[in-house]
Amino acid sequence: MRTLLMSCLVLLLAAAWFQPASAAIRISELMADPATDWDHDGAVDFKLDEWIEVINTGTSPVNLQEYWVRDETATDPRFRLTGLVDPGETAVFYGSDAVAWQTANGQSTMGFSLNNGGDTLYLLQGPVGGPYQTLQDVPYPDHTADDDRSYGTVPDGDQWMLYDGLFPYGGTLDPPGSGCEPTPGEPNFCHGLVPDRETAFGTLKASFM
Ligand SMILES: [Ca+2]
Ligand SMILES: [Ca+2]
Ligand SMILES: [Ca+2]
Repeated sequence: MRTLLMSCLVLLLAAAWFQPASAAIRISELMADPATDWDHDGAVDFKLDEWIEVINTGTSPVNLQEYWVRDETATDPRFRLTGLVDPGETAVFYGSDAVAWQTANGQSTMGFSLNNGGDTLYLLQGPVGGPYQTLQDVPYPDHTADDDRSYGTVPDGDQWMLYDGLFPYGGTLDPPGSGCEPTPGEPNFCHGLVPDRETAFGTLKASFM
């Protein structure tokens, strides 16, 4: 009996230890319609200045080499993520990174190809050549993809909101304007405020509007 209990305990510990880190990496923000030189190459470009951001929501560093992204119209990944991201930290990748990767891998240089009329960004995981497992899909509506508006998760939360501080949205579609600015490469925040995990989305929106 004791041996059986010990075996179960060992199995449980092993399961916890080997739990895939995949769930820890999440898409946190995206910029589909850039109007600023976000990648700092000296020019504004509709393709090269698009960007995507991921965050490590887990408790250990994650190597991004098995993570990929694609948009709705692509069947194969458009970009392989790279680098090590620490717990609570983000990594941002620009359209120019995607084009460089596509050039190096003999693919057509379409960048992320995030449609300005709405699209879906997929986060995938798998070895080179696949198969790829879809970890997350982020459909974003048309009005979130206009001139330097980004679409991102609420600060320290899972719901999605519009970061329209650079090009305010006054319409009635969901998500509404927030007045918050995009935060490429940083955990999402608004006006310096990073609410704690318990803050309700309604309270959060009220405090920013
Ligand atoms: Ca675009
Ligand atoms: Ca640029
Ligand atoms: Ca961010």
